[in-house]
Amino acid sequence: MSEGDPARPVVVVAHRGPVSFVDVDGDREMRRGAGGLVTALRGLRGYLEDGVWVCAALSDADRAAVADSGDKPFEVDGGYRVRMVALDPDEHHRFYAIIANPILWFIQHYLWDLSNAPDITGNEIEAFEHGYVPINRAIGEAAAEEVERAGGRALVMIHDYHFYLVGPEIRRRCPDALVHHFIHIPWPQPDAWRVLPGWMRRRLIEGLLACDIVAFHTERFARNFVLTCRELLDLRVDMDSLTVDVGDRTVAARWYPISIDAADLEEQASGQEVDLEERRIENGRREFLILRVDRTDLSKNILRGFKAFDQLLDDHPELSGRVSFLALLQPSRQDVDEYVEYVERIRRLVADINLKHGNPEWQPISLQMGDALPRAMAAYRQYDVLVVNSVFDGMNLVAKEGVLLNRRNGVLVLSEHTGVHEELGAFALTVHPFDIQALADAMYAAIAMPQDERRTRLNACAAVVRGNDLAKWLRVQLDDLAVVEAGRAELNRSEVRSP
Ligand code: GDG
Repeated sequence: MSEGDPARPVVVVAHRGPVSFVDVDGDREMRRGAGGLVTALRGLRGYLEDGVWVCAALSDADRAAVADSGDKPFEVDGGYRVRMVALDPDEHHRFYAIIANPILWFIQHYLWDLSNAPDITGNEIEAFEHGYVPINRAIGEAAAEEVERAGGRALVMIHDYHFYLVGPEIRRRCPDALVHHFIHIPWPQPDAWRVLPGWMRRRLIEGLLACDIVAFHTERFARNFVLTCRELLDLRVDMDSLTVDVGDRTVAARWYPISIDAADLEEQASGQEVDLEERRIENGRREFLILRVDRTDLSKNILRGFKAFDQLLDDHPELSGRVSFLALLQPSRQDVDEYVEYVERIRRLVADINLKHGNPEWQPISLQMGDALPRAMAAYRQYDVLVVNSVFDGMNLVAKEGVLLNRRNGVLVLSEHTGVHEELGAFALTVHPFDIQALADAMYAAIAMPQDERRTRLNACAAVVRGNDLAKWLRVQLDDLAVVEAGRAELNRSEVRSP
């Protein structure tokens, strides 16, 4: 395996596929999959020539496509293959709506309000045993089949918190595979995992330790992972090299800040649809445009963002009618109660603020819920202030996309608890995500900032994103995997030599 040219075929494993299917008037149409992870992994397409992307069949149309393909991978646009796995709907519901989201997502973003939740009852135990475990097994088996089809020596790149138990399945069936697991969300401090019963958290973490490399966006997350192995599993670790000893194997924790494919993004943003959306925004805009683009996820801190805007309007009545807040929100996980309630709270708060500050000619907040990527791209060009105030965020690609496409010397207001803050924090206005007054002040500072300073900051952000793009993210990982592979070969040789 050498730089940019993996000799091993790549098997990607992720919950969502790069495409999904929809029924349109009886015809099945292929669409691009949603979410930050899909945006990022689209960059893997170039490495999938001999490989395959294994994912869950999520819609009826996906399941129909699986039935037509006879459980085999099928070609998609771009010349690579996708293996969708049809899963038992009840098991998938327990896996997704009870364990992965919310339990694991909430633990890893510190979202639980521990005096109230979670309750670990028979329902959650059942969801783990008869949801998370069998879904991981089914996906693991499909991935192992693909590894075997590729001769057993594939590089398996597993993604995210959905599949902490896939590694052991691959290791068991395909001992020659190289197994890498990338976790796109934060890894919290060890005690956060104590929310789960000991046997459950042990099983999850041991699952990850079946891999050769466990990877994160930041060094802090990698360090937290190694600490978790020491404190909760009592394993021997090296905090300098960030490695964990598991029997005769060594597992490495690494960090690779994910990015975007700048050329791909610029191409997507160059279409007529984006131009049309931009003209609409331009025609409707006031002097200053504050923007946020998010899934309606609790970790994105959407309510506090609006509360800060309310505070801004209280503090600066002279901004009345001159500023508007465009919130492009993609409804997310509406099969999880907490998320349904969150959307309702967002709607109510926006209505209250618009009633309090608005007038017949001016609504301060424009709340637009839906799937509208071209509009998001158009809005990236037009913002004066981009608000990314996540409670905690693994990376946050919106910040990276925004600074690349913006045309108005827009200022990034950025939570110190995002992975992207390590790269762009020096040129953004940093905010503490719980400090509503500080966020209001940062919005004002951004609006009031002289053009020269705004330009310097934006250009610096864009240069960082271009310099650390998705190709680099992949290259560095493949180089590290080559080192692991060489180390393993060395180990095998010494085993042969030893008496
Ligand atoms: C997870 C981690 C990490 C926006 N509107 C629409 C739409 N988008 C795209 C954006 C962006 C993506 O969705 C959101 O990415 P984020 O990174 O901001 O957030 P998560 O979805 O939470 O992603 C995150 C990421 O994984 C990658 O590792 O950065 O920390 O939480 O690309 O442009 N996409 C579609 N319709 C829209 O209306 N399809």
